[in-house]
Amino acid sequence: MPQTPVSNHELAAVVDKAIAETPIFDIHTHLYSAAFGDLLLRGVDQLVTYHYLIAEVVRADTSVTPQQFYAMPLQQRAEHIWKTLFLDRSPLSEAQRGVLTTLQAFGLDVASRDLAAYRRFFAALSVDEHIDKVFELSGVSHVVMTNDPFDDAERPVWEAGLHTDPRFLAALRIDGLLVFWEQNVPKLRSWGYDVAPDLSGTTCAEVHRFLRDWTATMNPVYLAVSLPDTFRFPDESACSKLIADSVLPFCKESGIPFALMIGVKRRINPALDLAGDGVGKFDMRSLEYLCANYPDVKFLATLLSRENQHELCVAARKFPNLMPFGCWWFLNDPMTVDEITRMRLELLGLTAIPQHSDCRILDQLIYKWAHFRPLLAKVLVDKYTDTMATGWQVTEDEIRRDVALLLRDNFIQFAGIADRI
Ligand code: HDL
Ligand code: ZN
Repeated sequence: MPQTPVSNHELAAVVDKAIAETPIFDIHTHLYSAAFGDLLLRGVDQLVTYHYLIAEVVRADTSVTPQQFYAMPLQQRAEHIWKTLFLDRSPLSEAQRGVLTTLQAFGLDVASRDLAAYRRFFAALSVDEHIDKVFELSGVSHVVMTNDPFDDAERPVWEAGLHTDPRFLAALRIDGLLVFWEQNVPKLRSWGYDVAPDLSGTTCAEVHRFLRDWTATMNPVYLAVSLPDTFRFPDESACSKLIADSVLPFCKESGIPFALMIGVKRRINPALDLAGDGVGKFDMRSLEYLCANYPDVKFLATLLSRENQHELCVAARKFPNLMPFGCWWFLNDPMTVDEITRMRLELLGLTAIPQHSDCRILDQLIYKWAHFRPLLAKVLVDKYTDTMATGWQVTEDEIRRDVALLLRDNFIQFAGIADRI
């Protein structure tokens, strides 16, 4: 029975419903399944001390230096942020609002401003209850983790085969190879890989073997690296040579995508630690070179600079093996999410991955997606309205199909993992 076309009057409600009912595939987070123990951050004190809020609190109260802040125990840090950013001034920033959206979703009394009561609520949740509740409230079906073989806390969990939760998929993060090569050579050698700092001898073949070994252990849906705005390819750096001689041959051989996250200026304020990173505009020629010269490799890409977004869309029009994703980090704010999502739909139609959460704390899964859904809905209603103005008609099933492409199917198809979920 053919469906009746959606009217302009019905459109917004149909789009909202399709977005609300589509289980989201969150392709980049820093979350961990319960098997990883304390690596999984959860609860209100972690929420309130998210590094985005640390950057904001050191601005708001300069009487407490970053050093003094970091010397505080977790609860005292949370109380300092709660007072400074929520009580002494209204919480209007995206990261501040996110804390409140999350508390509201759990049914807590946000108007009470009662941090102690919020703590009691979260303290009563077991880790498994907490994970189940957050997946339920967030509407997310799967998250992709950020998994680092060089992390001494994480590696033993993999080696013991303890991770089994199918909702948490792995991504093999290789900053330890590409960004911190020299300092990690001794570790690689201690694990039996015959590598040298100058990449001589069997180094590149051994790094290829390392990638094969950790792929066998983690079964990652992609390889990922976060690269600075100054990243250039090809050049004489160890990073470029490892990409050319180990990573790309491995990705071609395995069919596993390579996710490039480019544009960070690491620790422009070292005193802020994780909160101290900045942003810089990347020279797109290197990404265009990679896509053009390695047509058999699938590249996921997210760029940190707002100024790179239009170039990324144009490049994606030229290279089917380039999949833009997400409004990353400093771009995950309503203004830039609207601008970038609209730009992608207008230049790429329904062939990009509009968002990822980048969550570091389990509970953030709720607010990162609760904030994105209405932004996506607004852009989609505008675009369907423009198309329908030509006389083109669209059904509810077609809208659901389109929304599923954006929120899950584009990634599942690009990564070739339909058989795994
Ligand atoms: O490199 C990355 O994956 C970034 O997302 C960083 O982890 C950054 O600190 C972050 O959390 N951004 O949201
Ligand atoms: Zn991240």
